[in-house]
Amino acid sequence: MNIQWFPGHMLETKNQLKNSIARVDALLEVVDARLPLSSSNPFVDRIATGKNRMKVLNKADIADPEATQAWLDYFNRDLRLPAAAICGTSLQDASQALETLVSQVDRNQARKAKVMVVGIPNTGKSTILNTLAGRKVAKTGNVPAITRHQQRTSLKGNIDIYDTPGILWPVIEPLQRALALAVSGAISDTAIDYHEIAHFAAQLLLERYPACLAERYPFLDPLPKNPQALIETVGKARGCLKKGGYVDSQKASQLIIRDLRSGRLGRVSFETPKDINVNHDTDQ
Ligand SMILES: Nc1nc2c(ncn2[C@@H]2O[C@H](COP(=O)(O)OP(=O)(O)OP(=O)(O)O)[C@@H](O)[C@H]2O)c(=O)[nH]1
Ligand SMILES: [Mg+2]
Repeated sequence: MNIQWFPGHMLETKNQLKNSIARVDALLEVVDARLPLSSSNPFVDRIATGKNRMKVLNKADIADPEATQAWLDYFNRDLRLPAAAICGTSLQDASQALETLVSQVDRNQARKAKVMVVGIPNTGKSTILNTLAGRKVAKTGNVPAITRHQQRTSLKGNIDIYDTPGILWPVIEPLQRALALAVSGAISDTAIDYHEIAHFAAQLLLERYPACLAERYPFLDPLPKNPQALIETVGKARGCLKKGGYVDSQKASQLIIRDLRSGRLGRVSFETPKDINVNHDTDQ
């Protein structure tokens, strides 16, 4: 399977970013803390050359804290790329990340610092902006591609911040990366096969987070041996049935994905620095 989702506004945004990057002082790159590498867009690396930059691992409240710490060490220490783990609705977290970034900008205090918020869809860019502004200035939502246009907001401290639409790239490879992105909610539901991504999620949960499964689904005793058995057992127990009493695999898959995305399955990360063995620079 090949996951492709690159609606027209993403190409438009990419071109706009290329054109406006020279006018901003700093980039606040928002990635998903559960998959900080897979949710990093290589395009951001390219436009960030010579810019002040901070990688924000957002949604840290639903990521595995141990994995998040390992990622922070990886970015800050190994790559020497300033990174912080935050929860986008926490004013303290968001302001601290912004202050650290703006403090790197060499400016006369009378001049506004211009900060652009960039990243892939659904990582929480607009949520962070609303938190920093202290009011709802941007629309947010739990599906990708909510923001469709660049938007400027003035903040305290003589800062202008620009929210931008999330962008992906035309062909997402390798498949493991596409599946992790789909499970996280970065790719539209119209472009994915729930059963395939639930299979990926079930395998991850069985291998790395069996205790989370046992807690959320206490009827799994003993834990099923493979992803398909997990999907079917959860489907049966939760009443995801078709005519004749057969398990509706699609519904059961959706249920597991919803539980995982919302954090109801606990704090789960989809990758750790130990998994780095693939080429992530797949931008086209
Ligand atoms: N658990 C958790 N959810 C968050 C956090 N930040 C944002 N969200 C949720 O993530 C979803 C996406 O948030 P948005 O702010 O719309 O994301 P975005 O990056 O602006 O998305 P696009 O505009 O589509 O690119 C929403 O349902 C938010 O409530 C966070 O720190 N933790
Ligand atoms: Mg947005």
